[in-house]
Amino acid sequence: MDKKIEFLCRKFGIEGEYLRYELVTNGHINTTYKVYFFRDNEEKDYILQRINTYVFKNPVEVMNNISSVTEYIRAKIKQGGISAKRFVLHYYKNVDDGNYYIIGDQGGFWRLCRYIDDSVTFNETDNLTVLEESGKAFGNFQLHLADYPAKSLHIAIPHFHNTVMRYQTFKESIERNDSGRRDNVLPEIEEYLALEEFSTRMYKMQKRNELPLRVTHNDTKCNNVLFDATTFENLAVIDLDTVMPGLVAFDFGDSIRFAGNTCKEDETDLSKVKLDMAKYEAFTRGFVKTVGHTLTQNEKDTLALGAVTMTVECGMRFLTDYLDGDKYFKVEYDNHNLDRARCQLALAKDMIAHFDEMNAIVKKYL
Ligand code: GN1
Ligand code: MG
Repeated sequence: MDKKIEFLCRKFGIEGEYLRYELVTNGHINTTYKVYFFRDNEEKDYILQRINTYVFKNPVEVMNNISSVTEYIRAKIKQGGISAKRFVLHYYKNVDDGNYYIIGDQGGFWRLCRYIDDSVTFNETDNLTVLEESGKAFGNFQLHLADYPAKSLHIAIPHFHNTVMRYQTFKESIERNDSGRRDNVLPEIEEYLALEEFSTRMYKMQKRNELPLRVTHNDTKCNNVLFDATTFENLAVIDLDTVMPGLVAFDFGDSIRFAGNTCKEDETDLSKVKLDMAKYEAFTRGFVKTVGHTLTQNEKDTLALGAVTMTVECGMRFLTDYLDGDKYFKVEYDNHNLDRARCQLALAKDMIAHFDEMNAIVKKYL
């Protein structure tokens, strides 16, 4: 593997002595490596990724989106008179053309970016400052792209947060039962189906033009934010594959789904799975204080609903993949998608039980 990794880095013009690589294990879709080089008397680090082309059917378009969006953000930051180096990702051009490299015969679609020095990510955290910073990071991302020409973006994954369509796909998977696992999960199927009306409200509001489409990130897990390793201030938003037109409450909501949980996304002791109100409040404070003043009344009123919607949708996607035979998300063991689906269901139910409180906290910071 060392040879292949070094070969790929050279294709992106990286010079110096190759030292080693590490596999980065967060993320359910792409395969990520941190690669270490030595040049000019110091270590230089990079992030090399193989894009999952089962999920991203048109990776060239994804890379075009990413270069346009990162250039746009870079220009915005520079307007403020500061260097953008630590605040936005930089993808390398390959020595021939484009910001990707393809190895033929399924060897994969690869990209390389600079590792932002002295940065950390958190897969989960109880640190409320980190959560507030994470809210600011996604709020700022929203602000930076507020006047970006949304229509010029390629649709990386069609119907990505179309919850109505996600329900349709779920029902087809139940019907097909490709994996033969359906009988194991009849109660979970019933519970997800019972949440359909509530969880599809926002998508229907958008269709009636009651909610605006903005340029959104669409995968706002807190491990998609880089923080300064010493101060824990937010630096940059990463994992830009799914930047597309979307609903602001879905960006807010997916963050809460992931970082507001008392447990990990795949906790099996469901009695422990709850929305942690202190975490919720910290993220909400960071996000709403940053971007709240730019939102329409309907957007403000649906932030908390976005959290329930994203939790149900994501859990239902895990259950759909379980029924399909684990084709989409990486799994570490046989029932992994089922455990994730059960955990998200427990979390969604707890959110619904605390819905008024969630809305009151949003209001407090508007
Ligand atoms: C995937 O790749 P990662 O782990 O950031 C998924 C998200 C899900 C998430 C669940 C392109 O994100 O939509 O919410 O897993 N990304 C894609 O953890 O499907
Ligand atoms: Mg992702």
